[in-house]
Amino acid sequence: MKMTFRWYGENNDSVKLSYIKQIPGVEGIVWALHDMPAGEVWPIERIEAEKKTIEAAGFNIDVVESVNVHESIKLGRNDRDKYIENYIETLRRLGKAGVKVVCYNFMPVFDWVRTELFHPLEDGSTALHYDKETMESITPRALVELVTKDSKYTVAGWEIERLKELDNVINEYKEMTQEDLFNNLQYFLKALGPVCKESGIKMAIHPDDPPWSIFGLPRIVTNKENLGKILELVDEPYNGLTLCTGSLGANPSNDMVDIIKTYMNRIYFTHIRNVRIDAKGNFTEVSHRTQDGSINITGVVKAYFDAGYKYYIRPDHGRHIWDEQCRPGYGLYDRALGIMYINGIIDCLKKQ
Ligand SMILES: [Mn+2]
Repeated sequence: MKMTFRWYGENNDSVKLSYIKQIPGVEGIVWALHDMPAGEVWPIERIEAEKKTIEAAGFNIDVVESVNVHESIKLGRNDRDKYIENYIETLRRLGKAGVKVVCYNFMPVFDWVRTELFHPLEDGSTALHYDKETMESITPRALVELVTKDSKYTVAGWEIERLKELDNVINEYKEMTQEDLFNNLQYFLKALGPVCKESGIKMAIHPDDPPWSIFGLPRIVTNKENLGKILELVDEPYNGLTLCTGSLGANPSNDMVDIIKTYMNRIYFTHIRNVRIDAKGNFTEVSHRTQDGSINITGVVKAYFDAGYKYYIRPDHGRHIWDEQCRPGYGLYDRALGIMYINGIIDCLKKQ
């Protein structure tokens, strides 16, 4: 297992690379050019500059999260080939720079969704929270407001350019079935075959977050069965998964340990996060510790350990603790605690 840490770039993150260096065991920075609009080719000079900064701080650049997929590709519009060509060129450039895994998602319109970014917890910290009733009454626009207000940083997944034509795009999905979305994903993945094989890049699709339909939009990266189906769309090693325990795990019928064991050899990137689910199906992000939430984090780490997992993991969102001012879910402190918890489980397993 190679430990990594997500970082949003110079002047776009409250956390410094030098701070991340002080967390024991972190080998790589999970990065992206966060201001690049979906569908555009990433400039070589900027990839090189980012590589230089990260490597100079003593980290590898092996994992990119994310290269966003243009809405035309997900919708299967007539102009999708142009955007797929651009995606391929970005992958080619990333491969040349030494990137090994590219995380992406295939969620229509909206990326991760929460109804509260600073929900108070009993211990005085705050964390991201999802309330089912609120989601049923909120409008898409109000949700965008909620997520993007007060942030001096780019909010990954909520880039303004993606949301400009919000209402039109939502309408375009009205006729679309899950099957259509699977087909469009397959078309996209097939087209990436040559560049992935040539550059050695593994594609790792991130689960939908939360793993159910919102605003009536189709969502397919939601459960064990669908993950299997996605791997079969193109049954080749370059087509793989990002396993996010907090995303899939928000649905209690997803047994994370079972899913991980089933697809282990196609999971190239893992997000470790705990959520606490209540009786109504609302969920709150909590500390990484197993007993603080609904997900068997200990069992998850053990499953990877037992399999000799050699790919990348990172702590996913943390709470906001010790008055840290940071991007929602992406402070230094709680994610560092999460890493030490994961390190502790691994070391304990090693010594036994
Ligand atoms: Mn995740």
